[in-house]
Amino acid sequence: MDAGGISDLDLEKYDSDEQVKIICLGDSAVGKSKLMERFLMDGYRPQQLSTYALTLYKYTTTINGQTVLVDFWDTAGQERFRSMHPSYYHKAHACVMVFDVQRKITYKNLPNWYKELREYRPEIPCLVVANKIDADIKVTQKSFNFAKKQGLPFYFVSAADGTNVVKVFKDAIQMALSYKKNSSDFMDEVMRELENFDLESKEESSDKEEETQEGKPDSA
Ligand SMILES: Nc1nc2c(ncn2[C@@H]2O[C@H](COP(=O)(O)OP(=O)(O)O)[C@@H](O)[C@H]2O)c(=O)[nH]1
Ligand SMILES: [Mg+2]
Repeated sequence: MDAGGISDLDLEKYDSDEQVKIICLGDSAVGKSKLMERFLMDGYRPQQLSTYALTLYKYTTTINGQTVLVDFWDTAGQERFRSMHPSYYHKAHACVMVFDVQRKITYKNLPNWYKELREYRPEIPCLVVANKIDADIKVTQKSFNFAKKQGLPFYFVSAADGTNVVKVFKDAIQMALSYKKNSSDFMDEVMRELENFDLESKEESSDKEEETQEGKPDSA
């Protein structure tokens, strides 16, 4: 940052109290971009950073009196190669991992994305999102146990009709902030809330795979 060349981006960072980076992961065409666009609707200014083939959406919000600048990173096709450039993960504070309820393979691929995420970011909050429930509302009766097994928050959403979209991204922002402040309070709160929701809305999900990895690996 030389004095003469402070860009718009940098100026915004100086003006905000906090700044977090949130990334989106998942197979092609699961609806990652649509979800972000849905959340950001009018306020967003996408910026193509062609070097890493990604789109960056800047979003500013106020949480507990603090101005928070959120950088949402979206892939721009690199996910086709089943792996993202390390810079995509660099300094991310939360991850929204998406699959398409209409294409089972996109659910089966979640562990691969999760593994790559954990190689670079062992501890950041990760939210699992089942998208396109508008196409078949009955899928919300099914259990998708990947999230539960990993101890991750799980949401049924639709970028098309907006179901739960705001909820997911607001939770992601809060979790990113909590992570940055080195606190798991908000994450715990959300997990409790979603657990209760689970009890009300599902009968199945009785299997007992226990290899949940509790979030205590090495440093960030
Ligand atoms: N029915 C339905 N279609 C969706 C939804 N979200 C995305 N799509 C469609 O899925 C396709 C891929 O969406 P896109 O956001 O480009 O996926 P990305 O490759 O993961 O970024 C597009 O044709 C979208 O219109 C949704 O919630 N419901
Ligand atoms: Mg996309």
